[in-house]
Amino acid sequence: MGRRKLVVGNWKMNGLKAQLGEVEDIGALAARHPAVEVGLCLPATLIAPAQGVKGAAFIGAQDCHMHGSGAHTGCLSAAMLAEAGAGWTIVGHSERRQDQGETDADVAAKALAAKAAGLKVILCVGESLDVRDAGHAESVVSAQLLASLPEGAAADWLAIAYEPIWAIGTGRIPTMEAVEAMHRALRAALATKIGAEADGMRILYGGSMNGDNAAELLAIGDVDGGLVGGASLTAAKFAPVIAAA
Ligand code: G2H
Repeated sequence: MGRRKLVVGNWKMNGLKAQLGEVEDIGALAARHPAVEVGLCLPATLIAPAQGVKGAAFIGAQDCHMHGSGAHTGCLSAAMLAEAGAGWTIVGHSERRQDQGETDADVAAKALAAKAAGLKVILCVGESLDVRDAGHAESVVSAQLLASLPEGAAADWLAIAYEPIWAIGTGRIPTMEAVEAMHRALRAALATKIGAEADGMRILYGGSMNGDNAAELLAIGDVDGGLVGGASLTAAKFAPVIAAA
């Protein structure tokens, strides 16, 4: 145990330099809550400009390419993101799995590329509403996690985010019992592959986490933090989530 809570904002395709004041305010919030590791995964265009205002928050990216360089028009390598000032990156967010057709193997390769460039990684998994309604959520998400898990997965560079697809941006979340059962299942699945290392790996909840539900979600034993979208776009909305952690 002893897992430090990790609360990360995912700004998705939101944010221009005009919003750097929010980054600065969130960095100041992070400084007031040193027990919590706070970060913001920003649009790539804001990673460098955020360096001067990030305070105690880390700055991350939202994706990276699986290759280090080459003919991949419009893509960014992990080394480019690291050079711009990213310390972390998300991989395998369901929006990319759906919109860009990223496979589990792609996600594992991206995680390894990120690690090679010195980035820490948040690897996302989650089920559709059909899978949830059919009663297969835990087995399907556990299988997705094991198929997406990179070689050498370890708690000092990798965290998992469980994000039910139907809860993303919808204001709906699973019951606390369902979240608890899923996180327990995911840690057990991790243990089958990485043994005792699974005890130290942080498993975040994501999907409509906000100031109203964060305290209850973060009180669940195997919930080690949050990946927060809409409620991380302003310091005012993000503050109660960080405080709850
Ligand atoms: C899930 C989450 C952030 P939101 O995608 O990763 O977004 O909190 O807006 O549901």
